[in-house]
Parts: sequence; C-alpha cells; structure tokens
Amino acid sequence: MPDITRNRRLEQYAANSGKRLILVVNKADLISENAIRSIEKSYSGQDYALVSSKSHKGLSRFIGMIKSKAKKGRLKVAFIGYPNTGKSSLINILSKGGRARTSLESGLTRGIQLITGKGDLMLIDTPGVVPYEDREEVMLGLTSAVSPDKLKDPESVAYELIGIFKKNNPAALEKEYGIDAGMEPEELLLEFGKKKCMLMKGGVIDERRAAIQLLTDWHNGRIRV
Ligand SMILES: Nc1nc2c(ncn2[C@@H]2O[C@H](COP(=O)(O)OP(=O)(O)O)[C@@H](O)[C@H]2O)c(=O)[nH]1
Ligand SMILES: [Mg+2]
Repeated sequence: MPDITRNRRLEQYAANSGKRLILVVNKADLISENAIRSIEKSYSGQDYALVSSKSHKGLSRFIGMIKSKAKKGRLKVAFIGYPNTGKSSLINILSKGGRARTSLESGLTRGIQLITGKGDLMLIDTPGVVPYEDREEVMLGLTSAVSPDKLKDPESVAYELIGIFKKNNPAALEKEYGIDAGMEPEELLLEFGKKKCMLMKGGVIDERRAAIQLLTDWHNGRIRV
C-alpha cells in the first residue's frame, strides 16, 4: 500500500529543505507478481526502490541509488515513514552490526538514533510518523501502522480487509481458510472465528480475536491480494 503510507507533506518539506529523496517501497516479498508490476508501472520515472529487507530483493540497486545521490564525503541517510514499514530492518542491513531495534509491534523506535553504516554511510533511524490528517483507524490498521491488538475497533478494519479481498482476490480466503468468500464481511468474520475455534463462554464467537488474527495473517503475508 505504498500510496497510502506515503507522507507527502514530509516529502515536500524535505525537498524544500534541499534534501535528496528516494521513495522506498519495502516488504516486496509480501505482494504478488501482479502487485509488483503495478507498483513498477505507477512509480516508473521516479526515484524509487522496491525492496525487501527480508528477501534482500532490490537492495544492491537501492544502495547504488543512495550513493549516486551523494555529494562528497560522509553520507547521512535518514529513514522516514509510517510505523512498521521496516525502516529499522533496512537500517540493520545497511549497518555494520545490526544495531537498530526492530519489532512486530508498531511504535518501538522512540527517539532518533544515529547508526554507523557500511562504507561512508551514517544512518538515522526515526520513529514512524503519520500525518495528523491521516490518523484514521481503518487505514492505520490495514497498513499495520497500528498493531491489530492495539486497535480500538479491529472488527471494522477486518470488515474493510475482507471487502478488499472479496473485490480483488476472493479465492485467497477460500484457499487459505476454506471459507466461501460470497458471504457478507460480518458473516465471513464469524465463520473465520468459528473455523479457528475462537469461542467465548456460552459458545459465542470472539469476533475481536478473530479480527485481530485475520489482520495479523494479512500483515504477515499469509493472505495476499
Ligand atoms: N515480510 C517482511 N517483513 C518485514 C520486512 N521489513 C520489515 N519487516 C517486518 O516488519 C516489522 C516492522 O519492522 P521494523 O523494521 O521494526 O519497522 P519500523 O517501525 O519501520 O522501524 C517487523 O516485524 C519486521 O520483521 C520485509 O521486507 N518483509
Ligand atoms: Mg523502527
């Protein structure tokens, strides 16, 4: 979801301050070949790198881009973006000893951290930032900027996710969970909870737990659009 996790205001601010920008789209390992092609198409002609800190896809090209943007001497590179997009993970790959702490939970990196990178790199890790006007729980939950268990209303985010799957790839839900994607999102989430045996006292399906699990599967790439 590169478009909805871009902080355009910050990009503008950096550009106005004379910083050179590279748009990094991480977690390429989580998306289908089709989605990769569509990102390549929509970003072609821009300074962007499609990478994965997990599979190391695109990393040497990315490092080449950083170097080509440099003037002389020591290069300071700040990683800025939404929480949980993999800023610290990328820094660890580019750093000498893997010093940036990473976490499955959003909001681990607190202050700004300076890390010595390989070669002439100086890396700056930052806490994730979301523009104030984008603080909308559904979007933050879908993009993993907020961990599923920290959402106020994970069910609503799960319904939205189910809607996305129904529209783009219903077969993924059928294949992964054996659930008929023709159902309404509310029904489908209940069915998911039932299949996962997420029951509360009295045999009532624990919808909150079901929603959190479904969102976690999505963030981990277990189901893909
Ligand atoms: N599948 C996948 N997961 C990643 C990738 N990069 C980071 N992650 C995971 O995403 C979560 C957040 O990573 P982190 O580096 O702490 O993100 P930050 O909040 O932007 O610093 C962690 O669970 C990482 O293991 C990637 O390229 N692919
Ligand atoms: Mg971090």
